[in-house]
Amino acid sequence: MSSNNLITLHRWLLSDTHKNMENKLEMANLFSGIALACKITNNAIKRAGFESNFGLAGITNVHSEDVKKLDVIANDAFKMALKSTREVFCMVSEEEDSIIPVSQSQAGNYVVAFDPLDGSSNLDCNVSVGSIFSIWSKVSKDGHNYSNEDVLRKGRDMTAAGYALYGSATMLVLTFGQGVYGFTLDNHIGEFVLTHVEMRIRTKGSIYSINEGNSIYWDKGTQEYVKAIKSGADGRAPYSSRYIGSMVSDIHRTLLYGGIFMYPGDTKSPNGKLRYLYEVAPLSFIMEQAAGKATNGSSPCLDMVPKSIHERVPVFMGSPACIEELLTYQKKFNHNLNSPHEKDN
Ligand code: FDP
Repeated sequence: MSSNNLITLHRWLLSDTHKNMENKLEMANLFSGIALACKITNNAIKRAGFESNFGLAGITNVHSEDVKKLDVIANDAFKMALKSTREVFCMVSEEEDSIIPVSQSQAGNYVVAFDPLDGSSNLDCNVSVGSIFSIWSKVSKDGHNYSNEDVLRKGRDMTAAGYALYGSATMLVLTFGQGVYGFTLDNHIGEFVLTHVEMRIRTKGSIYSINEGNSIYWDKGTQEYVKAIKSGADGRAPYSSRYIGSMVSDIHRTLLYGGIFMYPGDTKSPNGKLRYLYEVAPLSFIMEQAAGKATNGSSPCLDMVPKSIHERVPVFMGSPACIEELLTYQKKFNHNLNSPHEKDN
């Protein structure tokens, strides 16, 4: 290791970097739980081939998706590691139908929504996957009883958010609303070490990321925008196409190289595929904190309030110039459409 300024996640959390951060100790504790869950998940993924942990768990989840064995391991790791911090009031997981309670003796002040293993259809072929999480302060004043008010939250009210990327290196990228920081897992010492300070996305980019197999179902605005950027309209060089199919990986590349990631609503799925509380909202928070933009096609994703814990929303995020251009196409060609959020989920 060549750096002469070695800062671990834990030391960074307790440092003076975030002068205005409230409840620094609670956050440091909560993040030690998240980092632990990410390390357990990372280890399970890397060892899956030796421990027969690839493949299906034999159950389906609330979204009618086949659950993988690694989904179950990651979900258990997040629940256990978060509960044991004693900072969590209640949780929402992509893998569970309803709000996950925390016993009174273990309960704290924060609501955490997470997707323990995002992109899991890529697991069995060793393509990068991730975990995503968002954190809010609880709203309920009523002792231990949580309500929908605690979890159906506006993205902009988030306290912190982040993701882990299990790629060629494992990273934890996070924000407390004061910039975006990236930590890389040093497997030799088992610590996340600060490697990316104040990450910022390029103003413009020339990579687009979308599942083009759905193009016949897209709205006209998205179709016309993609047609323009890939054909070199207005004299520009055509954009490159990159789509991994794991949201964390596609967003991480977009953050580092610039460009645009899209998962629009379409005629098959009017609200797209991605879930607000633990996919779209936290990654929008990261994107905005890195000077990027995230929209559902009519308003910033962070200004939305979901009506249910697993609500899906269309999403377009990335370099601000790309999002601005996309919105001009949406406005020009989709004028007869309702706001995507208005459509039935
Ligand atoms: P996956 O189903 O493999 O878990 O929301 C989940 C997600 O992956 C995202 O990570 C990814 O961006 C998207 O779905 C991929 O969906 P498509 O296969 O429809 O492109």
